Amino acid sequence: MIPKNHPRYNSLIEREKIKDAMKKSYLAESGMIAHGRGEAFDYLIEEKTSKTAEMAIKASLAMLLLSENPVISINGNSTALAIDQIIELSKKINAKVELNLFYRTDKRVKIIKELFEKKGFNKLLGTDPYNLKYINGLESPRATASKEGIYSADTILVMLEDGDRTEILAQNGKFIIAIDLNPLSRTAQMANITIVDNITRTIPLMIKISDNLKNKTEKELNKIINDFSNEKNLNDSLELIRGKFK
Ligand code: PTJ
Repeated sequence: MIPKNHPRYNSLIEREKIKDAMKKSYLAESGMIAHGRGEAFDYLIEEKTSKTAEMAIKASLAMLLLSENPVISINGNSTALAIDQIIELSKKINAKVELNLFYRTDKRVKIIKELFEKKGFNKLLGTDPYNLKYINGLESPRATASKEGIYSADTILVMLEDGDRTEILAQNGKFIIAIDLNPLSRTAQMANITIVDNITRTIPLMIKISDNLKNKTEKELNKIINDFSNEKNLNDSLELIRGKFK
């Protein structure tokens, strides 16, 4: 039992969730390494959502709300850390949710599908092997994409990605929004919008501000997107980290 007043409470809770997912056999072994990498970067941004990340979150929501077929792509780590929030966000912004695993096994697919079903969410895409297409240019099992989901999506929200997919999805005409604590990762660099933050803070914040953005006109949403520069935003995120070493 982790006491609530522990100075590292949130971080320890996240570790518990990751450990639990490992025990339940749906987290990839490398998922623990991916989490550790994230923790290190989170430490450098003081485990807080920066103003810079908030701007990227706003632009992302504007884009998701303007999209015809937005999809949230999930895997073992994101399920472990944020299953409830992912379901809630998908309902708020009318986005589909699709499972896409780098280390894809039937067993992991089945466990994650059942976890979503237990939460009353029966529409998880990417789980039916007979309804999968393949994204051109990708070799790994990550190439799988459901016809009505990632394959035909215009905007895809990705998180905890390992690097090769974002670039290819973008080449296939998709608008990619990435949540990645490491502003230097390939995913962060290749995405159209990069939110440098922890998914455990970003997704609840997206849920919170989505109502406000839903009231905006198409013109206002477009302005938020046009005023946003991902290059500048990524540089600002790096600057934030550099500031820690001055
Ligand atoms: O698809 P699966 O479930 O089979 O597993 C794939 C993993 C997670 C193993 C794979 O994608 C991987 O190895 O990821 P990487 O290459 O370690 O990249 C993960 C990225 O996510 C890194 O840049 C981390 O800094 C970042 N990251 C880790 N935890 C978080 C995070 N970003 C946002 N929020 C986090 N909680």
